[in-house]
Amino acid sequence: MKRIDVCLSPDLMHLYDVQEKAVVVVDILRATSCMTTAMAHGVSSIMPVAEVAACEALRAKGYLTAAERGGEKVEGFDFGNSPFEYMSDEIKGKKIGVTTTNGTRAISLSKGAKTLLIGAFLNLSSVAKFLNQQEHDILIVCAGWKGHVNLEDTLFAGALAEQLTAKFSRACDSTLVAITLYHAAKHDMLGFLQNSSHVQRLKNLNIEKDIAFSLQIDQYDAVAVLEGEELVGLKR
Ligand code: 3SL
Repeated sequence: MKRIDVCLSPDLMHLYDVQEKAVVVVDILRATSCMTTAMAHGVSSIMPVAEVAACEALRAKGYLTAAERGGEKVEGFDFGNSPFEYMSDEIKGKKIGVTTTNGTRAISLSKGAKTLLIGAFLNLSSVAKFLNQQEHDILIVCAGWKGHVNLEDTLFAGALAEQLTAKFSRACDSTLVAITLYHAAKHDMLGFLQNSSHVQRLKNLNIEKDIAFSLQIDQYDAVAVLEGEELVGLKR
């Protein structure tokens, strides 16, 4: 039986080997929720880069650019990190370069995987369906916050793992932790997350609507998958 594992923070990536694995990167608040929303609204590709300067350089190559640091939009970029910015016709058919504090770092650390997917509650079932049809071990990589574990990414890991356990066995207790937490939270995720560090941080920036939006399950079918250096829509 193939295995499923959860890496609770990018700083624990040294414990995992991504080669030959299907890796799902998650940053519920808000990077991977934004990427999923952008895919669902017709962006042609997303180039995730870890550094602001690298993202800025993409403008000369015809990309729209999005940059977030510390929860706020970096001045001079086209977009910040709210899913609502990725719902307009402006992005249809366009390439976007993106850098965020934790999400794009987690993606960079996951390169080398057999398959690298972007997960969010917004496309939970579509990600689970794809993974249940493939034959590789699975690693869910939680972006966390600056190396620290966070609750919302762990909840997503639990929600996804639960949909996979018929076909994949748990590799270590992090998966059990995530599933147990998800069971405790699933009937009121917004309430469950009220005291979490990142929800507090984002509330201070007055973006409660981004939090509520990003916790919705199965709003979209679109799944972003890494092809070369860019995320494109998964072809099914
Ligand atoms: O760290 C990230 O990748 C961001 O998603 C953080 S924030 O939601 O924009 O604060």
